[in-house]
This record gives sequence, structure tokens and C-alpha cells, in this order.
Amino acid sequence: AWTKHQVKGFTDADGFEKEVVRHVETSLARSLFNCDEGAAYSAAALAFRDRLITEWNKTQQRQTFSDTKRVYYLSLEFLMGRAFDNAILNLGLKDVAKEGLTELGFRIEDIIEQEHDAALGNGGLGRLAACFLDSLASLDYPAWGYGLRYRYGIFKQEIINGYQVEVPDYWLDFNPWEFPRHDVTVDIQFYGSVRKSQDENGKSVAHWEGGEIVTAVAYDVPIPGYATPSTNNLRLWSSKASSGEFDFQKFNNGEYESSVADQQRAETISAVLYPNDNLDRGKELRLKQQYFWVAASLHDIVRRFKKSKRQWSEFPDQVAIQLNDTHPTLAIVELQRILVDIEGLEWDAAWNIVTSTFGYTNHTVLPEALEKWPVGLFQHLLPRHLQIIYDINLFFLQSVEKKFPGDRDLLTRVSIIEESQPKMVRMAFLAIVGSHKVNGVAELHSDLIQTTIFRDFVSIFGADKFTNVTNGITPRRWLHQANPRLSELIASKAGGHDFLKDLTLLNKIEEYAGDKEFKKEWAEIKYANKVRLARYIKQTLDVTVNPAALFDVQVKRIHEYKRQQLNIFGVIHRYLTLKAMSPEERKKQQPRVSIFGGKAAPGYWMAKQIIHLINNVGAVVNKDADIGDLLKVIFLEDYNVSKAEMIIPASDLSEHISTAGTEASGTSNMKFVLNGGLIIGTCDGANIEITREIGQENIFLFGTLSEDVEELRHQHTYGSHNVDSNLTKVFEAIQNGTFGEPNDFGAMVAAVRDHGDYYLVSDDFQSYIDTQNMVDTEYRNQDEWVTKCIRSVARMGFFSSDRCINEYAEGIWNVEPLAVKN
Ligand code: 26W
Repeated sequence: AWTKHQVKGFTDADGFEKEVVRHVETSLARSLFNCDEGAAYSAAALAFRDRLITEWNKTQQRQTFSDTKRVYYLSLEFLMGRAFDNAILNLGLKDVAKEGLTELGFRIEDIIEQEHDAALGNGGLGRLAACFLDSLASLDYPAWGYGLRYRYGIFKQEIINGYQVEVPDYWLDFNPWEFPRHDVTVDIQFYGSVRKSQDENGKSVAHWEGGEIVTAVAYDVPIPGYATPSTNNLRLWSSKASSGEFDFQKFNNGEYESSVADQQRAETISAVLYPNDNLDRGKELRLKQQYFWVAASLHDIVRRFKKSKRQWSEFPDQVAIQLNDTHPTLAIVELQRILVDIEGLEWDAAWNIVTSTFGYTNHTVLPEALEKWPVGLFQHLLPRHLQIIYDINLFFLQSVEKKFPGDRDLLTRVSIIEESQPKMVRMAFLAIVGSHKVNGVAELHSDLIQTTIFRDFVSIFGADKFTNVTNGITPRRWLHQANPRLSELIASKAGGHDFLKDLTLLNKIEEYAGDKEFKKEWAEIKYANKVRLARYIKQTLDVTVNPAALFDVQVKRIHEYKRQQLNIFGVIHRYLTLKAMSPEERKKQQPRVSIFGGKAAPGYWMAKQIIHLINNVGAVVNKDADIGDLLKVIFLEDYNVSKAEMIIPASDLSEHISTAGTEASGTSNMKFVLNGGLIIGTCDGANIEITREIGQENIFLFGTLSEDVEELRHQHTYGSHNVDSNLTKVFEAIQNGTFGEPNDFGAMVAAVRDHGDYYLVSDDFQSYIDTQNMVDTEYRNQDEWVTKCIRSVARMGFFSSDRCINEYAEGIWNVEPLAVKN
């Protein structure tokens, strides 16, 4: 229906071409005769940007006039990937773009590939934020994202001699998707001291004075919804030196160098994304990033609210703020500071507003990932905020004492200030105390946080404060864009493309799970996607893989808890088994390509060793003439969103094999199944709900259950620990030098054999191998395999991020869509 909505700008290929030519000649100042693919991309992107910004303006005006509640999604990461393909699809103009570009002499696929990924995130958490933005816009919710405009996103990974090497990702050379707003700035204060005074009524007032000022400049990125004119805003803050008198005086006094140094120091704040995933390193600059971004965002939100001339008590009726993990927790403290110190509200009135405004999503239970900041660092960087945190803690602990009198242990356990040396601020506890809802991201994960790390808070606040919102993914990018042929095949049986807006409509294809013609087309599409990936592997690694082999994929950040080591040990076991077979026996085996991809945090030594082992195993196996096509081991360099869009549709089997209870949800598991691949996985995160939805006959589950993990760990440490016999053979092969210098992998082996096997690699090894053998058997029955894939896809409707966003909107934010009236 939105086609009736009056749109400005081109609607056909002719109009589009005119715009492209205009941008080539004017915006890029080039002639059509030397327009290469890079220039064609730039001009085409600018043409679509113009389209988006018209809709963006209308959407923002509509939201302002209607005066409804808005959602603000605060995330330190937005892993957006490419914008062009997404924009033309969401606008429904891909055919127009394709026709226009063809007429100009280009292939649209080549033009799309010119774009550099916007990689402002580490992994799951950042990509989830990007899917949420797509759903919020597609469902017409009035919503903004707030983040940091990093000059360098996640590093680019190169593999040199089998080792990861990090290369900076400078991506802002040309970015047509952002609009600098040099008129939208906020001055952010750091350091300084607090002076107390009394007002005319004798009330104590705090003044945060001195220190230094850094200016935040807004850059806006339009977020188009799918099949709706709604275009939301992602506002990213960039830091620069304040143009205040300080540096001006310096400059005037001839202190050019130190003035430039100040400038560089200010710009450092938004310079680089921290590449740690699930590890808190407590760096001062990271805390500065957090405060800088949170303070700028809140200032912006409060400024917008104040224009409505409403009373402060109505703030939570106008504003919902979601905290994507604890990284933005300072927003709670900053809002309290604004209300009490600047706007003069009473503490309790202010605190009511604050807690009604915020919701907090937890994304991990790993203890090393829970953010804590030294009190001393706070005192130095944000002296007033530390006082407010102490007051929040005091009132909170008083309320706990009232409810559970005399329970000193409880007070120590739940205190926002950890009484350690040095004292630490526990950000997750602060986030819980300052929010009205706390959620986990999959059922098991939400249960776990309520029974382990946040257990005391459930008894203090009651179970209603805690809830689950199972993650989801946007079917626009992860099906329609990544796998256009499959999307069209589904559309042909599901009554058109409505399933892209209501993913439960996928169930319409289930009746074709036994349809010969449909299955044939289905299998052809999977094969074509595998051929494309095989071609890419040949181009980049010069390894020939057989597209008819089973493609087994594990792509995600490299981490011990995700257990890429279990996978590669399994691959070694497979290799040893094949080597021990007679040529006749070998002929009966199912060929397999084991594909890995993912980045290790630069300081995570063990993760880097895992990458090294995978590469070394590949180097041996891939050139072994006895093995041939039966086994290939591939490590794909620099896994990112765009590569995921190519890899995921080409998977037959993907691995989601974390130690039970460690992967909060996982979201790529959903993407793989949605693209017609099956899963081998543990009973962890969203694997459990995927199993429930698609049926346990369609998934390969194995391994220890989360409720048994603790007991096994205890046994490893205090009882006996016998390493699995097949795994022992794998270790022997590693240690006799089959895969290069054994010392390189000594620590990996020792982690399992000698240091308690915290991730239960040995415990789960045999069931992993057995399950992989079942996969081989089932894969040989292609007919049945394809049926399973179709049934699985048909039952994946639940995992749309649209469902997920609707749950947040109803259960946490209390906001409603603002649809366009024609
Ligand atoms: C402070 C360092 C740090 C940085 C990032 C700690 C923790 C993180 C993230 C919370 C890690 C992360 O990305 N978690 C992932 O979130 C996804 C979205 O909910 C889940 O699907 C993944 O299971 C979870 O690992």
C-alpha cells in the first residue's frame, strides 16, 4: 500500500540513470567516460541516499507532530555491513537499480561489492543491534539508535603463515550513508571536581566544575524500513576538540603544538572500536568512550523532550531507553544527574523517572565479560557520577536491609560497590537497580541469569522485573538479500513476499516439503550457493573444493567457550580415521569441507593458537593425496557481515557447539537454518528454542546439558580426569608434529589434559564424533535431507527480529507503531 505514498525522486530506471549521471558529473566531478565501478557505486549510492533522506525528513516530522513515545536504543556497537543493497531492497527498487546500472554498462553485483562494510561492532551484540534497527523501521516504530562513530571499526584480519595479523579498518574515506550535523553538537565534561552549595531553601546543590571539555558532533545514518516509507535515524557521535576559549588562547599564545595535541587527544575518544568480545579490560579510554556517547545521547534526548514543554514526570511516557548490555549503564547516572543537579528535581522524584525510563538487556554470563570499573578511576574521570552511584547504592542497600533485615552477606553480595582491593563499581548491578525491566536473550539464558548471577536481585525486586526476549534476525538481509533465489522460490509458494514482513507465513511452504519439483529447485539453489563459495575459496586460497561435498561451517568470533578447538580436534580425528582406512573403505566415506572463519581478539593468545592450528591442519590435509576430496579444511580470512551473506546460504551443516550454558543466544544459528542448512549443536542458547520450533528430528544435538556442567568441572578439578581415548589420539598426532611445531599447540592440549578442561572438550568429544558420523549417514540420503531443510525453514517464523521487537515494544517499552496514513 505504501506505493500510494507520495515519494519524491526517481521511480524508474531512466530516472535513476539521470541521477547517477548527475552525481558522477557534479558530486564526484568526473566524466562518464572515466567512470569505473568505484565511481558508479558512489554515484548510485548518492542517488539512493537522496531518496532516503527525503523519507527520513518526513518520518521525523511525522514523529514530532504526533508527539508519541519514542524508543532510544543505546548500543556501543552497530554491525551494519553494507547499506546499498539493503537500501535498494527495502525501497523496493532493486529491479530499477539493476536495469539502470546494466544500461550504464555495469553488473549490479560488482557495484554492490564496491562498498566497504560498516563494521562498528565485534559480533553478535552489534549485529543484533543492526537487525533491531531494520525491524524498528520496518514496523514503523518511532525509534532512534545512538552509538559512536568510530574512525576505525573492527580490524581487518589477515592470515600470514597461518597466524592472524590485525590491520586497521579505516572505512570513512567515502561514506555516502552518513549526514554530518555540524550544528548538532554537545559539549562533554571530564575530570574536574565537585563543589557543594546551598540554595535559597537550604537544599544542598552539587556543582561539577573544571576539568576538560570535548565536543560531540552528530552524524546521522538513515535506516530505511522494508516496504514502508518509514526511515528512522541512527545517530553516531564523533569527538572533536571543543572550540572553547582554552585552545583558542593556547593557539593565540603561539602554543600551536600543544593545541594540536589537545585536538588529537579529543579525537582519540571516538577513534577506535575496542575489539574485545566477552572480555572486560577496564581501560580508561573505554570508560571515556562510554561516558562521552551516553552523555551526548542523553543531552540530545532531554533537549528533544524539553521542546514538548511537558512536565518531567511525563518523561517516561515520552521516552524509553534500552541499554544494550552494560556498556551504556552510565546513562542511568547521567539522567539522575541532569534531573537532580541541573533541573533541580528531588532525588526520589528523579529516581522514579530514571527507573521508569530504562530497560537493560544482558548478553552474557561469562564472569570475565561482566564490566567493573575501579572506584578510583571514576573518582578521577567522573567525580560527580561516583557520588551519585554511592547515593544510589546507599538507598538501594537501605531498601534491601528493610526487606531482609540483618542479612549482611546479602548486602555484600548485591552492593553496587564491590569491597575488593581496589574497590570496583559493578555495572550490571547498577543497570539492574536503575531499570524497570531486565531481560536475557534466549530462554535458557534468561533462566540462568535469574538463578545464578542475578539471583539475589530476583528475590529483592521480584520475578516480574526479569523477563526473556529471545533474539531474532531480520529476514530482509538474512534471506531476501543474502539468498535472493531462495527468497523467490519461497515467495512463489507462500503467496508472494508477505513472509518478509510476517515470517510465520513461511509455514506455507511446509506442504511442499515432499514436492519433487520444489525440492529439486531447492537443492539447485543450495548447490549454486555452494558453487559460488567454492569459487571464492579457489580465488582467495587457491584450494579446490568439491561443491557436492558436505559443507560444514563454523563462523563466529574465535573463543574457547565457542569451542572451535572441539571442531578442529574432530577434524583431526576424521583425518586420522580416513588415513587408517583402505582405499576401498575410503571410497565409501562422505566427502566434507570444514570451513572456519572468525576473528580472535588481538590480546587473546589462546584464540590465536586455535586459528593457527586450523590453518596448519588445512595445510597438511588439503595437499594429502590419500584424502583428496574426502576432507578439506578451509580458514576464510576476515569474516564479516558481507562474507556472512555469502557463506551462510552455502552451508549444509553449521556448528553451534558452545559449552552448555555459555552462549547467551547465538543468532547465526537462526540465519543458517533460515537459509536451508541444518545444525549440529549443543543444548545451549537459542539452539534449544530452534529445536522446539523445527522439531528435534531436524537438528543434530549432542553433549553435556547445562545443569551438569558444574558437577563435571568440579570432578575435573577435585576428582579424576581421564581424557577421552579418541581425543588422546588426536593429541598424540599434534604432539608428534603431524601439524607443525608441537610446542605451538602445547597450551591448547594442556588446557584440556592438565588444566581442568573448563570447557568440557573431552567430556563432549565422543558424542560430538558420533553425532558427526550420524550427519554423514543422513547427508547421503539427499532426498530426506532436503525435506528436513524445507520443514526447518517453514518452522522458523518465530526467529524474526520483528517478533522480537514487538515483544520489547509491548513488554518493556510500551510504545506503538506510527504508521503512515495515505
Ligand atoms: C566489556 C567487554 C564486552 C564486549 C562485548 C563484553 C561483552 C560483550 C558482548 C555482550 C558480547 C556479545 O556479543 N554477546 C553476544 O550477544 C549476542 C546477542 O544477544 C548473543 O546472541 C550471543 O550469544 C552473545 O555471545
